[in-house]
Amino acid sequence: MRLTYKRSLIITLLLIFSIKLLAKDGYNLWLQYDKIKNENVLSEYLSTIKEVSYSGDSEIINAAISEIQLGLSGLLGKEFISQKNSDSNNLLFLGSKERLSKNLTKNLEDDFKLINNEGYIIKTINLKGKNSIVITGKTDIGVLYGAFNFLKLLQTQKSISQLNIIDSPKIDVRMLNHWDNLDRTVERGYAGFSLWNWHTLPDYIDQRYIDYARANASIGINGTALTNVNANALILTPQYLEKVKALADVFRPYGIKVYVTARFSAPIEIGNLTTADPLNEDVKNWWKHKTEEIYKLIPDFGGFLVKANSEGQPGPQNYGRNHVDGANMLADAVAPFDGIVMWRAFVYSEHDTTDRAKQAYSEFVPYDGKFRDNVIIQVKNGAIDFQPREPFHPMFGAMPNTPLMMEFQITQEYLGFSTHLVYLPKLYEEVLEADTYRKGKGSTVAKVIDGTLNHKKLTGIAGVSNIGNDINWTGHPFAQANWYGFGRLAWNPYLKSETIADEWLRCTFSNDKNFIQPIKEMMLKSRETVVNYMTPLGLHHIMDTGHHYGPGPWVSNLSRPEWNPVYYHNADENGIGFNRTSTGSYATEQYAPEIAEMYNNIETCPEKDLLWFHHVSWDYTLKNGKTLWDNIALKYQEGVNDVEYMSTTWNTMQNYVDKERFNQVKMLLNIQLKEAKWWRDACLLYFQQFSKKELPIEVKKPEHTLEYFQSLKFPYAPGIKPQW
Ligand code: GCW
Repeated sequence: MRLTYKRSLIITLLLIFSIKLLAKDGYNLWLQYDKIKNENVLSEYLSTIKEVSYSGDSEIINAAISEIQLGLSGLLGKEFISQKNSDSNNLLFLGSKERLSKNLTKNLEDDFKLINNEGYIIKTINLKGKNSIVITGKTDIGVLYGAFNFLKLLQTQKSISQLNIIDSPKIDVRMLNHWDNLDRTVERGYAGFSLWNWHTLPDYIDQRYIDYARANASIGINGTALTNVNANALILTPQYLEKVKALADVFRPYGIKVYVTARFSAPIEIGNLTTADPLNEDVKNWWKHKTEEIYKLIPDFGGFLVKANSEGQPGPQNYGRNHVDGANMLADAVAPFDGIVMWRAFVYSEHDTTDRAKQAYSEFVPYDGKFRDNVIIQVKNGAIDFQPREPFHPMFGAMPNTPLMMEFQITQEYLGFSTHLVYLPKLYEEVLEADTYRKGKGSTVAKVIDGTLNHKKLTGIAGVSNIGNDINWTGHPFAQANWYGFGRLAWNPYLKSETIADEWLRCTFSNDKNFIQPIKEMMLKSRETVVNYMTPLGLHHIMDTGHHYGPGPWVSNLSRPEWNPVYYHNADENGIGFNRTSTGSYATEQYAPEIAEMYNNIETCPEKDLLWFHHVSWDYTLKNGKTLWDNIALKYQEGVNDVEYMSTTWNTMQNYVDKERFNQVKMLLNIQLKEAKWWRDACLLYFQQFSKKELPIEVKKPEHTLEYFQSLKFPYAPGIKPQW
């Protein structure tokens, strides 16, 4: 009796264990190292790599070696014990430039001239009849990046018989911004709570911190701002700095620096001063000493990220000073340690009645050239706020004497949270490719960001993280692609979103072309799809207010005009849209003349941006010969149709995807479809009150009344504090 019980217990445990092994909960992200099933590919790899060897003993080299071991044992199904300095045949060798043999160094001389300090070389070399693949760089971090990229070759089943890959990042600071609060809630977070368990830090190091660093290093991210830009001064107290140090220690072997957000009023809140005036000597000294304290604990601390005088955050203007005074004061404090200050340009004031889209430019451009060298201005991709589509921010290219960094949002605050499948690299690509014309044709945003347009020494890019403690990190399995894609574009802002989708799908799901081809197509279309069912033809910020979940074009009762959707769409009997032309707010004049003219003229303004720049009559005829009203309605319907298509496409994929992730995506696409219809019906019913026109026959009749949609309330929608 007892034995039977024991036996069944063992069998159950074994079963649970094996299910756990087989289950794909998405935790491994794109770092799936499952054994390669294609025999031809596998045998090429096994005959090319017989031994692994390395040189160097830093913690970064150790991280590279253990990743190679983990990757090879999984992908090739064979353990490789790494030797130090072996030189046998069919070797995979890892080591930085200074660790290479004389012969190897000579061989790679020209290649080293092509990379920067974080770059890497992966090359097949034949020396004295012996073949080896060398992964190297000028520094150990280059070797680590090379190691991850080598494993990616295997994951995507590329030939490794004659390798010659030379690559370097084009942007210096490639970082995630976490809007994580100290109570572990995440502002605009849709994937659970914060990864940072401040309560158990610094003594308890969660494996997730290490895996977070691995994932980031694998795509070249080299910085992380741990805390919300709506900042809490407590992070700067000794108690919390110990915890920040513990995280910095975990991230260092992966080349990742930590940054924290600096609350401008910290000298008052935690320093017992009576002012935070940036020109006050006590305040300056307080920041100087605070910075020294931080660097004593974390010698490679990255610096501060600051949101000041924006949406109620304190800043230099509280003391009659300006952004330059505030940023430079902090910059002076971190300068002796090579730290930087990332000062955000996301500002708009309740006292300023001009078009919100114009305010950041007006406030910052006059300060061009006045910031210290270690200040970089962080600018959102568009002038309003991370909308499904925005024209590029006019500040890009308009401050030639100031480094500007890009801020993209990876978390989907305005794009369906983590329940909608939206592939964001398509949005990022559109912005990076946009031409500012500031130095003639070809002055793209990418060139502003990578510093080549104005020869900038300090360059950067930030992505507002979509990561939380959900088992698969991002909530939606496909939201992992947005983290991945952000990292890849941060490394190289000229990469194609299609290339990135291809890589990601292969690393994350399958190399089978019957899967890759349709799913890639679906991903690439998904951004336009969300634009269509939420904010077609240049509409923007018509989400319900506060949580930004679902449609709310009718909202008009908030205290600040620019917090109300009606401010943005201006629908009335004459038409719809925000007039930002010379007859309206004249925001168009903030662009270079070529772009200003294009946007200013209704005939040349791209239709995708039409209602961003123009108030247009309902009867206006668009290029397809149909009226504006019909076009709006048809776009909403197209969005819904496309989600239907995504869903049917996905439903034929069960043979290529594990059951868990297949079902997750299937259920999420059903939610997305429901919500796309909600968007279509609510917006069209609302706008129809003004257009007073019938819906075109292709558009499905709404199943509910406008009053029904207006009555929906979501006090606990994720991503906000309930008291907001
Ligand atoms: O998009 C808005 C968000 C705020 C956010 C702000 C910002 C962190 O709704 O939640 O605050 O932008 O970027 O500062």
